[in-house]
Amino acid sequence: MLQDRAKIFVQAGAGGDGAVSFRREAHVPRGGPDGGDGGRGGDVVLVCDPSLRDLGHFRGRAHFRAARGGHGEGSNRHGASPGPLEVPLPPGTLVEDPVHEVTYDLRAAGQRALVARGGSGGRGNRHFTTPTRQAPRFAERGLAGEEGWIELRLKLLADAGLVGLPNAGKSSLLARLTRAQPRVADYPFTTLEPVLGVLDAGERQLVLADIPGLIEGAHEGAGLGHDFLAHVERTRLLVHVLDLAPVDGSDPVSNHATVEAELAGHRAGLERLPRVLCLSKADLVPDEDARAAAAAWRERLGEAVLEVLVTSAATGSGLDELTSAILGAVPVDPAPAAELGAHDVDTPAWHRVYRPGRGESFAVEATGERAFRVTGADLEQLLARHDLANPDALRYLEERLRGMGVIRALEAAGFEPGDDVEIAGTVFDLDPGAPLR
Ligand SMILES: Nc1nc2c(ncn2[C@@H]2O[C@H](COP(=O)(O)OP(=O)(O)OP(=O)(O)O)[C@@H](O)[C@H]2O)c(=O)[nH]1
Ligand SMILES: [Mg+2]
Repeated sequence: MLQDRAKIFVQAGAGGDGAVSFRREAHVPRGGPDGGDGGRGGDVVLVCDPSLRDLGHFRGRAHFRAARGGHGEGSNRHGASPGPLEVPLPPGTLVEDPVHEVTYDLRAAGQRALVARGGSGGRGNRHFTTPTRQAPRFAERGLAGEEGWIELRLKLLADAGLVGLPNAGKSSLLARLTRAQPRVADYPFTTLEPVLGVLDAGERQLVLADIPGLIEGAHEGAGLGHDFLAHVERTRLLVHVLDLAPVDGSDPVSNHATVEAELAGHRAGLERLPRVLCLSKADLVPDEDARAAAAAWRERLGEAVLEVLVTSAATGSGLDELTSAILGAVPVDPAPAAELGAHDVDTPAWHRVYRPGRGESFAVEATGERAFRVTGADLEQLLARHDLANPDALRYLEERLRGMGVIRALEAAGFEPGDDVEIAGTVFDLDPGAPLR
């Protein structure tokens, strides 16, 4: 089966930790700090790869973790920053990234979407030297990489789609017009998954999609029709294949109406796509009947179709006309078809992220009698950067909290020495007069 859905977990690499180190030289007894910085963690990038046909390769593997950044070392040696982990996807994949609230539409070979950004590396101790702190015995930790579940949905990229009731002769037409070899048989639902074929018209090549037969209720999911209809959403022309003389004795007029109702019911603009009506299996009826039927359909549909053609996959009659009708209806310029919430893929996800609370903002709330909570993205990052068991790091943190105005805000909220203060999940026994304990 064509795998057209998958859910994967992506995790970018954590940044490497900065190093705590001091220069050691034969003639310098107490050298200055020389701890190098940690490297940045690897990103996870999705890449459009035309050698893939569907999302089947994700069945056995759903987790993708990029390498972490190397730790810094002494003598100002920085940790390595590994390259991105590339996850290949077939063309036509829609990528739903709920973490960044972005949808990507990967269509062309090599298009990339950055879905999880690696954590930045921690700075080595030499960055924390101040006039009063000549020998910092702490460094920053690397930050965790971004992670999250990503939804993938393949919507085939085809120029024209063959639609119609089961057994109408769609696959037979695809087999005649292209080199595809879909199964053809004299019973309904022969085709169980969409099949693509390339219509080679000299200088132009168009992709045709044969989708499984539609039945009443398809747009509500009957016979998997809903999924199949999604695969013609991105076409620029529908070829409605209608059996001139169905063996089951059904009425072509109501058969036509059934299929059109399903297309309209799918609600993705399918009813607005240009159409060619293809009256199939002409070899089974006398020529004059076929001609009369075509005239009646032209009369009935008027402007609603570009053309009404009579074809036979058995004898090949009408196939040249069908080919030119398809070529004429599909614009030469591969102008983007109606975009489905697609975004500019070249822009990495990161730039779209709206991060409330950037710029050293935080909030203070009372959580109990003598308890407070301080929240804010920057504060959380600051705490993640440091080892709270290291007294030097704690002293540095306290300076930063003071600098950011956190202590002042706490006091304004009624804080008194000895009260519990929770910052980013850690409870501190804070004494503004003294360093953090
Ligand atoms: N005589 C004749 N039979 C045809 C023609 N086109 C298709 N058939 C027959 O009609 C039957 C159905 O053809 P398919 O091409 O499998 O039909 P389909 O629309 O793909 O059917 P599903 O995949 O079930 O939706 C087969 O037995 C074909 O051999 C035609 O032009 N002439
Ligand atoms: Mg078929």
